[in-house]
Amino acid sequence: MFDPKAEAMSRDERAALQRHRLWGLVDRLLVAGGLQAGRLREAGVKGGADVTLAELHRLPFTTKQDLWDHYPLGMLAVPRDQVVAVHGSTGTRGRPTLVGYTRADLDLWAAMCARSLACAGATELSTVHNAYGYGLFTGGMGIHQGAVALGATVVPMSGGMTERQVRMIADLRPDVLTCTPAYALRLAEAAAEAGADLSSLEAGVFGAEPWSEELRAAIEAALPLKAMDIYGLSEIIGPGVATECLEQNGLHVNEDHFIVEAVDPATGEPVAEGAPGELVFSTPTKQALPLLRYRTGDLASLAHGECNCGRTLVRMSKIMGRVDDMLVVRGVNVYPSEVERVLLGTGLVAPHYQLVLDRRKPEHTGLLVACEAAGEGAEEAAARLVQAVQAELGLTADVRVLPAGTVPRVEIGKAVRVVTWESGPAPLPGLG
Ligand code: DLL
Repeated sequence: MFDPKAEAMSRDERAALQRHRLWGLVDRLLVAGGLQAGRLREAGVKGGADVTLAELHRLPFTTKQDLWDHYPLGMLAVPRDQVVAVHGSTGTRGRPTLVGYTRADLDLWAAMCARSLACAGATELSTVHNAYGYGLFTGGMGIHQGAVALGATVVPMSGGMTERQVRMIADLRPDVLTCTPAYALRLAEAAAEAGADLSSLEAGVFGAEPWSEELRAAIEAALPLKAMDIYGLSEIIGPGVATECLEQNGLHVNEDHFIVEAVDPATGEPVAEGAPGELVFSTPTKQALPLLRYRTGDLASLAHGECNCGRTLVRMSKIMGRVDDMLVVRGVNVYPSEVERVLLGTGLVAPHYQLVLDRRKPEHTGLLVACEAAGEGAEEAAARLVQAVQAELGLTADVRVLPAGTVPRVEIGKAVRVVTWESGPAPLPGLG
């Protein structure tokens, strides 16, 4: 463990620490003034001492809309001159969200990412091939600083230029690969084409987009590594909010710094332990942009209980999807990751797919599933996949098993799993 005292402390001890830090957060927000202070006062909170962990769920939420309303950096809780870095999400699917970091925030972030890498088995002897994008996106810089804090050697590849990445892995023989799960598969494919030796890899720390257990199996079959999931979001800090350990049984949330709740997305009320809900985070130790009860839109369940690795940190399940990513196809609600699970679970298709929402007829939305066969027999596979999607999800989909290489591979950024076809030519060849 990178920080055994923090990661393996007793739950009581941690609760005391969280309570103390939460008080500090509330006091700082009240002093800073602004949106969150106003909401706290409206809720009758005059100081940190008015707040308990058990009553946290009674405090007001913050949302992405709040950040948008105060774009670019209107929610800072420190003077602008204390901000040493800005990151965020570029908002390919919406508006950009920007977050600021003080020097202490960067140190915290590095420590959280060092924990994540150590969780996956990395040590100061490791070489980390970091293929998360460098830039405004938090993946590249976050993991980079984590690897440095751990004392490992980091290779700052960023995304893209896949052939060169494959050569660097073969030449520098890293033991840890960090990138999105979709890009891990792209690297595996390119390595196979080039006949490159990637046998040095032992662990992968993959995140920034949803991926199913079935995709994990596909990655572990394609690369000689154990694939761990890492979760985070710019608003909270970036990667390093939660990570799987080698047990691969839930992601340990760094809850001494990110207090997590799961709430019913419709009512905002807490859900029972183990039930899926929308994750909500409070950041009691962050300085530049501390958030109280930030609604992530991400769905997962939480479980306390011991882990064989010795960490006592609460574990979250893999993310099932985002509240706003739910597809509604002929009255059936489904998350893209559920379709992924069914498709890959059949063993009939390669782990490259795209879901096309066919909206060419205004009266109904159809679902086209574009995928590639794992072996021979595309037509037979298509019929069986239609059946599997119907049987397991109650969803009528039109499955097209396309020639290998047809589904676009992601080289940079996050995988695009869902595209909409409104009019004109098909978004992928072979669908028309
Ligand atoms: O994606 C931070 C990150 C970088 C996490 C590298 C892990 C690795 P954003 O660009 O702000 O930050 O996007 C955050 O991505 O709310 C989730 O919807 C999704 N997401 C992140 N990690 C996972 C994951 C980074 N492991 C948004 N599984 C989040 C599923 C994830 N979804």
